[in-house]
Amino acid sequence: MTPTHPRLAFYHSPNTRSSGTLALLEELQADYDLHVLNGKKGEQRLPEYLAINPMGKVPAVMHGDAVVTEQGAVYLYLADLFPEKGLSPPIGDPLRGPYLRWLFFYGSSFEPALIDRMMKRDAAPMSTSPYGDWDTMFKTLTDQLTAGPYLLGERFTAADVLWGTALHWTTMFKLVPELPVITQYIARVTGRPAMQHAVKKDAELAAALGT
Ligand SMILES: N[C@@H](CCC(=O)N[C@@H](CS)C(=O)NCC(=O)O)C(=O)O
Repeated sequence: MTPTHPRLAFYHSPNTRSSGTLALLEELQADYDLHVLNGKKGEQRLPEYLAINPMGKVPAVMHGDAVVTEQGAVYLYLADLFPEKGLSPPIGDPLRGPYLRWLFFYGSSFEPALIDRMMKRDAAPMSTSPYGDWDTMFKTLTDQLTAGPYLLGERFTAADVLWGTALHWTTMFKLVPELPVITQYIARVTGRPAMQHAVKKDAELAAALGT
């Protein structure tokens, strides 16, 4: 990032979906102002934070006057901001399309499927459900991971930070089956030094909050 860029602010609650964004910021070696919110104390619902993200959700980043929320958008924005780190295939790169596909697949198909599964709710009819049905969604994902080693093949991208961290917590909560293809992928992604550093940092932040 050139020095003329405004500073980044990152809104985060430890041990939540925003922990993946913390890991991405580590991978990017980004410099940012960290705003830690104690979800257990309801800090995400205070007017100060709702003024930034009316959804009261993390992650959120603020860059100058731009507020970016929604994990897919946050990852895309941050990885594009640090092109020299190579975590975002640029426009014109043949991997740009698949990269966007998997960033968006996460929020558009995987999360709705995951929540229906967690709530033990039937999916809407196949043609109406944003993800079809669980088996179709999950097979699409596992087929992509089987080619490996990363989502886009040999190239590690910000999409792997999103998926590696998400599959980590969703398998931990037994929401996603621990197939070898999934556990090996998680190990590959979360074993990276920056990812490990982020886990340590998140644990320290959680301990400081007493959560
Ligand atoms: N659609 C959002 C969802 C983010 C989300 O669900 N965040 C959770 C963290 S695990 C949250 O902030 N929950 C706290 C709350 O709603 O009070 C995204 O993809 O960024």
